[in-house]
Amino acid sequence: MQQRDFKERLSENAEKVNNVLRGILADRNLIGGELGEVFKYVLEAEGKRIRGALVLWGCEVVSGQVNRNAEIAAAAIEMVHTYSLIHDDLPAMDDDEIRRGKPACHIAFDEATAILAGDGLLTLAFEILSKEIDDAGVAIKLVGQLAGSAGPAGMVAGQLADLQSEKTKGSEEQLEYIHTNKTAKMFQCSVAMGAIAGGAKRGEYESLCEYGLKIGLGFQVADDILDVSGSSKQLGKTAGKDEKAGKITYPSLLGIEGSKERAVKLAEEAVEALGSFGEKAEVLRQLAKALLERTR
Ligand code: GRG
Repeated sequence: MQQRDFKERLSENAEKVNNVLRGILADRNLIGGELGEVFKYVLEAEGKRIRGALVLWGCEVVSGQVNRNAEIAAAAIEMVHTYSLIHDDLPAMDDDEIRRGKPACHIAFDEATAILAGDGLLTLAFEILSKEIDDAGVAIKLVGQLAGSAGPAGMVAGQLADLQSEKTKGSEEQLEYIHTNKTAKMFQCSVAMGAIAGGAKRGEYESLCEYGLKIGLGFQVADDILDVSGSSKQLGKTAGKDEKAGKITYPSLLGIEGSKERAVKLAEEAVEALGSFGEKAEVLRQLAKALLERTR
């Protein structure tokens, strides 16, 4: 498959995820008032929907097709991811005013609204998994997977460690802990949820988990490189913030060239984890390579 096909497939999946998100919001009467307006603002912004796309592909790789449970799971992980960005931008956290090329949620509205919008999206994600997945056993597994990756055993722990690392010297081990938890586990969760929705066998689930963790870490290394080399316009968020905040990053520890080598190695390891799937995992191989070339 050519790179152009991959980009088309990513945007097709992003559109699918956007449609599911729109449908879910339209179906809920709580979305009539101000919170509805905020949800619309943050969810209609231009997210790449990589995590949602990964859920759909994870399901497709193990079962040959995308099913409705995978679509619901894709919407759920994008809600949790969007909550994390809203809260990350708050003054008490990373303190940023631009997100997805627009004023951050607390700038467009206010801080209290942004906190509540994040809380609302996080809760709604679990509500849709519990109510809209058509099999109780699958729903429980999806809830457990998402809670484990986004909560105190994953993203929340990584975020706290990240905030505490500011102005400390830091080691590569510490950096890997932060990014594995803050970023990579949500990527792992995406393919894992797809695998669960598609009825994966144990070995298939484990291979996809390994793949997800590697591309997630690779994505973060690329993010650190872009923070140094990209512009705010291109990134849709403020560039150059890591250095200003005195954060340890891959470029600060390994240099730009060393960071690029690390990203390539992670992409190779991700592809290796897909060994047993053969041709049907081609799109996931393409994604691992595309992450190395991303510009936003
Ligand atoms: C508030 C508990 C809590 C956690 C926040 C995700 C996160 C943790 C912070 C975001 C900081 C950041 C910029 C991390 C780099 C990697 C990353 C998650 C980038 C944003 O993901 P993209 O590029 O965003 O997929 P879009 O907007 O395309 O969805």
